[in-house]
Amino acid sequence: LKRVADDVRTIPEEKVPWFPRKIRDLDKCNLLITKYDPDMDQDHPGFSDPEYRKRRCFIAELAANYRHYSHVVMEYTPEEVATWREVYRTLRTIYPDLACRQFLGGLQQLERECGYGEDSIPQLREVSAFLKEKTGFQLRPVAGLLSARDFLASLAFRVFQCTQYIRHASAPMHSPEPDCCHELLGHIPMLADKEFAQFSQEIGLASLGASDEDIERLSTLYWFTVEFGLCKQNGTVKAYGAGLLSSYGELIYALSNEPEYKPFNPEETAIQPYQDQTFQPVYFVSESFEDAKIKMRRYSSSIQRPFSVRYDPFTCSLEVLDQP
Ligand code: TIH
Ligand code: FE2
Repeated sequence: LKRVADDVRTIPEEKVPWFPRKIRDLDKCNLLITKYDPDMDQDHPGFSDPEYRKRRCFIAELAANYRHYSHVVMEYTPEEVATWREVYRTLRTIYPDLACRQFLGGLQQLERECGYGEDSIPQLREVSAFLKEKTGFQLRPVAGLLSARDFLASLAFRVFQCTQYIRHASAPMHSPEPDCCHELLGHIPMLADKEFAQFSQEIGLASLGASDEDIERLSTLYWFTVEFGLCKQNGTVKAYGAGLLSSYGELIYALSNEPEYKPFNPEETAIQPYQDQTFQPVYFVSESFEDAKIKMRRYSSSIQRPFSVRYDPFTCSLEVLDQP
């Protein structure tokens, strides 16, 4: 389930950290960070709930056994569905005012075409098929919080790693760790947008074989855009970050004028310290998606690597070219 250390995968002759070349190699991108694991973290709302912990182990086991292209149907308990219902219902009422246009469009399509609603937790298999048709993104289940390197690498293949367990029933409005509400409500509607899908894949491509320091900066950028990004639309600021769109508490807070706002600028954003226990003290606002994409592209091309990569969508594999 857990891999020992990243350096066992270093390609010795080249001094470049190992990275996946084919979509199937993502089976090896499974290094977990156990920080918020309910078995390890005494502050986790499920820590003293043995039933919840047992359930989490069971769902983690399923994800660990997943191999490329083999989704199983998850049967959620009535209690889990009740948590989903509460999260869905409360968030749905504030989305029209606070979420960006792309998110609202994606969510509407999911409700129309993919069975999204408060009555059941959507299955990854169905959502994955839906996304594949919209933007080429596919989903794979992951047992918990993944290391930044493995998580970003999968984006290069338009693969999004999704947790399948749900947050503890006692804390529906905010969770410090990802769960299915976060993936399905926060990320999926955005990944149905072509421009956003492209943006996400480009961060992934920039991360392949990058140094640990560059991975740290890229994951910080990912954090303040894909997870907690705000953008201007028709003169008002809207949320597009998944961490906001899956947390009723933080979505309200992020757009309340209480926190600090800074203009999105990759050089500065990449070194902004961040924490993940509670709400962010600062959010980055981009002028538009287009603007964020152009700035991010410029930043990515400044990262030094002894090779360049090109993704071949027909074979779902990477072409790695030596720099002259
Ligand atoms: N805070 C988010 C939520 O409550 O849905 C989940 C996460 C976002 C980013 C990391 S974990
Ligand atoms: Fe996320």
